[in-house]
Amino acid sequence: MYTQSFDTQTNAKVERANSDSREDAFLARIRRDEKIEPQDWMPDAYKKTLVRQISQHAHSEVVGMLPEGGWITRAPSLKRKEILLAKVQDEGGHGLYLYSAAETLGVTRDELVDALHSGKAKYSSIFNYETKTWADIGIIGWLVDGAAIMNQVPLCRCSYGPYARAMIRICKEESFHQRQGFDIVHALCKGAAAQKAMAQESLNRWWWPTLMMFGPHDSDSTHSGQAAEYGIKRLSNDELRQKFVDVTVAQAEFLGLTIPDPALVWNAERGHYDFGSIDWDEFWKVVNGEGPCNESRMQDRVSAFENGRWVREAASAHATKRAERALAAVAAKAPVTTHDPVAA
Ligand code: BYC
Repeated sequence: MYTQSFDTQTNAKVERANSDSREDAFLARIRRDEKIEPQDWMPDAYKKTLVRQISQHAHSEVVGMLPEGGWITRAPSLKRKEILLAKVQDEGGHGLYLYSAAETLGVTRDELVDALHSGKAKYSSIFNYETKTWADIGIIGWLVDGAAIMNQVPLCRCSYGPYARAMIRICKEESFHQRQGFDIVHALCKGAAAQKAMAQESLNRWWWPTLMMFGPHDSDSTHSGQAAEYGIKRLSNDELRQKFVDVTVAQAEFLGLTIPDPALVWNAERGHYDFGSIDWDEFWKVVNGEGPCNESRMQDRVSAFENGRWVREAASAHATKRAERALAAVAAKAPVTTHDPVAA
């Protein structure tokens, strides 16, 4: 009895020591800027934080198709319809790369989708606001995709290989999305006074929610410390928000639009714009399910998933049939063996 308990304690100590040294070696790899791949050893906390962030990101891309999707049929010309259709399809594609990256960590797509549909998993707060006018589609491309690029370019250097590689392609597509958004807003600002007013009204509604996309202040960010240690987050929420404000002010000036923040002023000493305070009560309400569109977004998402079930089933039946046919073709071509291993 004594020996058994002694053995158990010794085994536990050895396991802890092994695990500590594996964790040290893992952190040293991160510090050397090596990519971690799915087959490599990784601490549970690393895996957990990646699954959380990558799946939230995937959900954001997929839910993010909804506010713009409703405008495809209402876009003002065939060309704008085609461009918007392609953009919304791109967002669906981003969701797929990201779900696939999360799956390399041992979770299944069904588990991730269930977590979204049951309200357990978060997605970006920004997609819980209504798209009321055509100008909103331009403003989303310009600001929301612009904020996404600011946040996602550093993620191309994140320590987890599959996530970093997915981000490279996503960022290329997002940068096209941002330009198409700017082009819509530019066209409105060059148009009639009513069109420019529509763009300004939209900017007034989307500016603050866009700044919220970067997440809480660094001092209130629960995950930033560990995500930075693990080489997942390269820049903090506040650093990214500041970079976004700094580049966007000149773009708004070029368009002749006014950013709805009386406290926005260049601070020569800091070399950055100062800006007003964010309404964090509004942010947390939206994050916790009480935004203007949280309920309808989830209803639309769940019904799209249910309505698409037959397509998924048909596609997978087709894939099975093709695989079976391919196997049968290989078997038919294989030479007939007359060799009898038992007789030999
Ligand atoms: N909305 O400790 P923190 C797109 C949550 S898609 C909702 O700072 P973290 C696009 C956070 O999850 C854009 N929740 O967290 C698509 C955490 O809650 P939990 C999506 C938010 O992870 C279609 C808690 O607050 N981009 O671009 O270190 C059309 C504490 O926060 C938000 C990504 O997902 C928010 N805004 O940092 C157009 C990029 N902010 O998990 C465009 C990848 C924070 O403890 N993600 N929370 O329950 C990230 O970079 C980081 O996850 C965040 C948050 C910067 C978002």
